[in-house]
Amino acid sequence: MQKDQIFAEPLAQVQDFRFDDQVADVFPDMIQRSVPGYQTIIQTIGKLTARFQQADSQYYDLGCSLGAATLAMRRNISAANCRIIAVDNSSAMVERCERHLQAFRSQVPVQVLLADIRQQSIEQAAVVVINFTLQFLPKADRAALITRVYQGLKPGGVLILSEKFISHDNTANDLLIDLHHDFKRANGYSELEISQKRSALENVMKPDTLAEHQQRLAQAGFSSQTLWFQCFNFCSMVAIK
Ligand code: GEK
Repeated sequence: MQKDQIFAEPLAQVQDFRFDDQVADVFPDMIQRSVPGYQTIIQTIGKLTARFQQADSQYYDLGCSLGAATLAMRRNISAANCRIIAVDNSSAMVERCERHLQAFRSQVPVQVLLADIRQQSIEQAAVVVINFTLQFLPKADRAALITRVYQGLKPGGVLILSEKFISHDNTANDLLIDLHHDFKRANGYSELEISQKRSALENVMKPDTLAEHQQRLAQAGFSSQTLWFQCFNFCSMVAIK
């Protein structure tokens, strides 16, 4: 696993963060050291897939990066006539994702698509995963995607939505950000790396509050939803149709 050192040296100007070749090469190390509970979330996506799988269904990984959630789903599908559709709009990610998936055997077919998840049709779905990707869409486009996911799910189907979130309670928000930065320091990131990465993400990643997520899920039609994971300012929700 290649070590993430993208922000280790001082940069004259910190550019907006992009999912390019440089990021894709170090992505497993980057996400592991930056997102608290990432492994737990991936494993639980597998468990939830085993539980909510349905025969003759499609499974979506929207914003798949290197396919970690796709692999977790694929290992846990035993129902007949199922297939996974993994979508990402970064060619660097999609190329590596295809190679990564080919390294493991499975009966479950996977289609990896280079596309914008805002244009992706969702049909006959048993499980839809949006793992840390909604936060990169313009805020105005988020509700339409969640509504299309709801409409494309079969009854009993689920959306697993993981996100970094903010709080309008400034004291609480600052505390969670500090705890997250401690987590990054403990994982070997320097102050410079933490602050340059923060600047790079500032214009590209706009987290919502938990209340905004909950309202959006309810407005899309989900009658049942719960937060199943939280560590600092990172969370994962499951919404059931
Ligand atoms: C994981 N889910 O390992 N359409 C398609 N893909 C997009 C779009 C879009 N509009 N916007 C961003 N992406 C993965 C981790 S990473 C999260 C997801 C992170 C893609 C982008 O190219 C990147 O691969 C992914 O969403 C976000 O479980 O890096 O914090």
